[in-house]
Amino acid sequence: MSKRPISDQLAERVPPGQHLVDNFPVLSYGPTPRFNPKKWDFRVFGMVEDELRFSYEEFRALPLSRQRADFHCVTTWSKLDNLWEGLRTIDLMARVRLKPEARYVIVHCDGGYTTNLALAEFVGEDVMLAWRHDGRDLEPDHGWPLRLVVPKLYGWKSAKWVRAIEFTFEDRRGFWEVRGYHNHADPWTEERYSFQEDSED
Ligand SMILES: Nc1nc2c(c(=O)[nH]1)N[C@H]1C(S)=C(S)[C@@H](COP(=O)(O)O)O[C@H]1N2
Ligand SMILES: [Mo]
Repeated sequence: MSKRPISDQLAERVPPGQHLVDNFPVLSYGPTPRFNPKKWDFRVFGMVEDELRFSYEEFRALPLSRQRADFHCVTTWSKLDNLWEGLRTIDLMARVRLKPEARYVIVHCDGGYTTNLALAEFVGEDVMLAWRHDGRDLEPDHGWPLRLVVPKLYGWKSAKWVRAIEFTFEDRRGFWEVRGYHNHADPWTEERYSFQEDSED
């Protein structure tokens, strides 16, 4: 065990400009959609050999994983050690026959929210489609029945109420990415705003 004070160890997990919270704030643009398990489905489309569609029951039969991860919102709060349960995107990809041209992912949500990711980041080993948080089903406001969790990027990439994954050849900016937020969103280098992209390589 390390003898350094706990506060130092925690500090290393808090990206610049962030502060820790114990509660779990809700950050949503627009209302929380209603969930109807009979109508809900999850689709995979775009640059794939075969489109996929899962009913709610079928989706919940996919392999379950549990992972701990920190969460960083661009509005400066960070919540450490979230226990997420759900489907790892790697395990989803075992079912998807991707076309070789696929390079980007657009996540589509109930209510019209979208966010975009590079394929390589979507399939990160810590990326999940989750339905439980800290031992309980997600609260509706936190994305029930299904949300994406992308721990290495700012929270707006962790889309709530996910209904579909689209694979694309070209990158297409999502809801916040067209409204001034950074296309990539790495909290460790404070990729907060799209104007910062101009000064990058
Ligand atoms: N569909 C949808 N997903 C969303 C959002 C949203 O407004 N709509 N807000 C994003 C933002 S900005 C953050 S920080 C996280 C917050 O998740 P939480 O509300 O569970 O804390 O959800 C992200 N996912
Ligand atoms: Mo956020």
